[in-house]
Amino acid sequence: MAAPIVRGWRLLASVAVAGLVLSADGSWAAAPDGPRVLRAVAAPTHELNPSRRVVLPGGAVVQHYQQRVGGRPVLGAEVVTDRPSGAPARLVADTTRSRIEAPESAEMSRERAVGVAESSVDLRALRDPTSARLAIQPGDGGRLVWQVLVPAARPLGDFEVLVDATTGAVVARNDLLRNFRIGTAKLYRVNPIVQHRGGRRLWSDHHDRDTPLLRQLRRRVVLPNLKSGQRCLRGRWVHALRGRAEKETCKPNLHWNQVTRSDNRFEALMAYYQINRSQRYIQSLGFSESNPSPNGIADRVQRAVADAYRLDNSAYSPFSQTITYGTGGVDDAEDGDVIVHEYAHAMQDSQSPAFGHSTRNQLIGLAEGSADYWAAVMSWLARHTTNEDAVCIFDWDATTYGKFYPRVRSAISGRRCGRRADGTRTLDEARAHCPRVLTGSRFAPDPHCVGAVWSSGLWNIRRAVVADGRGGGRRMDRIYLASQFLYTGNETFRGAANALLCVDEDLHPQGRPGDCRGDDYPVIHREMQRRGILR
Ligand SMILES: [Ca+2]
Ligand SMILES: [Ca+2]
Ligand SMILES: [Ca+2]
Ligand SMILES: [Zn+2]
Repeated sequence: MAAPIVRGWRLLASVAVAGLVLSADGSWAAAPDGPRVLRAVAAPTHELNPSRRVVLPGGAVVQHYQQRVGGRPVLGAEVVTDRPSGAPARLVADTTRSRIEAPESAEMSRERAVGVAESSVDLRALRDPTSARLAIQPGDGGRLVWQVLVPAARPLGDFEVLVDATTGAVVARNDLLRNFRIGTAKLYRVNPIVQHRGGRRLWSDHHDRDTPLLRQLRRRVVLPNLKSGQRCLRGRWVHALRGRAEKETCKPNLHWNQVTRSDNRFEALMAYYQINRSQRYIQSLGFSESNPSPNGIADRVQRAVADAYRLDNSAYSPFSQTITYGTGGVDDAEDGDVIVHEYAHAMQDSQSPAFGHSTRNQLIGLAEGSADYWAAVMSWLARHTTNEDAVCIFDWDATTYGKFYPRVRSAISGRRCGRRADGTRTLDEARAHCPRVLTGSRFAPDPHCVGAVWSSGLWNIRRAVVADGRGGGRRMDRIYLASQFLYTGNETFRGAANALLCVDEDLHPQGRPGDCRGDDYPVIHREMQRRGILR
């Protein structure tokens, strides 16, 4: 039996349950020595002011605290506690900051700040009067800003503009109005091979030309969440561009049904469709920045540039937070697997920037395997797809592989796969048999190949959970996504497997609290043990 797993974040949880006093009305000041749960948060306790309080059916109390310094609210900085009836309060979320300095008074008047904000949104008409208050924007000790709310009629929007109260510079500008339009197109739900249920008559890329078959394999799809007031592929979660010049793809009526794969707009449409679809699924699993305790995963506008260069490669850049897709061989953004795989790297970076920025070989294998898993999931979720469609990664892009990238030939469905997520190797076997490639200054087993141990392990767990009938794939995908919040810049396969166990306990508690043995412990542990990842 393994010892309980202790990860850094768990320490916080154990402080939270150590014995805390939150008085019946949810205020902490009345308690004799303050609620101890609040001592674990980043901000000093005297900066925490009770704000929203919700009593759930059954009596549990959810209490929010807003961080205020020198009387000014710190934007986005709050603590959420949850007190089950008859039990001590526990800390649910903490977005407060330590070491925020008390602001000096504003040099800029309210009137001038309102003027700056209104002209920054090209205001032509208001629906209601503009309002403004002073607040602190965290970061670098905090800066004093005017938070200006502009309820505009033209252009239509609920604009929140932050104006630096000293310099008058516009620091941030957001439209909070949830007002989106829907476009349409005829695209590949995954890729032509999946749509065609195999590689027959699709052995060649035809150099980006249209063929009757490639045309016919397109399916009518909707492109939701496009921002109103514009006509391009700018949406709530994706801004899709194309070409080296990063051109917009625009159409006044947002109907792109005539566009086919020989037209470069096709790839931009595919990128928009696939990324939006991924984020929609993530949100449906309960991960969103607009939750009371924000837990979004790449919940922002993802910049994606299709046909960005002529290489047969695609990449996510953690520096610019931009995804670029190449046109070498098959245009990478004609294949949903490639689009989603790269987006998974953006998700990893958003969940753990230290992980996203690391270059350690073992960690890259983990990141690649994890991204392949996400490609398999998004394929599996598309209509009328099979397990083979899901586990054969990059089925369309791999049509032209072979020169620089080895391809795996599928024995089952007569198609080529860039990689597979149904391998049986253990970690040691993969390290011994994967081709050695130059990584950094030394030769090491190809991390993409080693990563297949991870993607295949995750996929097996998913299949087992689906077969169990207890929430199906969504249950496993939630565990997978939640576990990546625990990743560090030194992540290992073993650590990542333990993270799966710990979040499974968080999501599906079972037995002794805190031992990282939740409801799915047997199935996760068995698979990871078989792979030689856990003992
Ligand atoms: Ca194309
Ligand atoms: Ca390609
Ligand atoms: Ca596939
Ligand atoms: Zn990758």
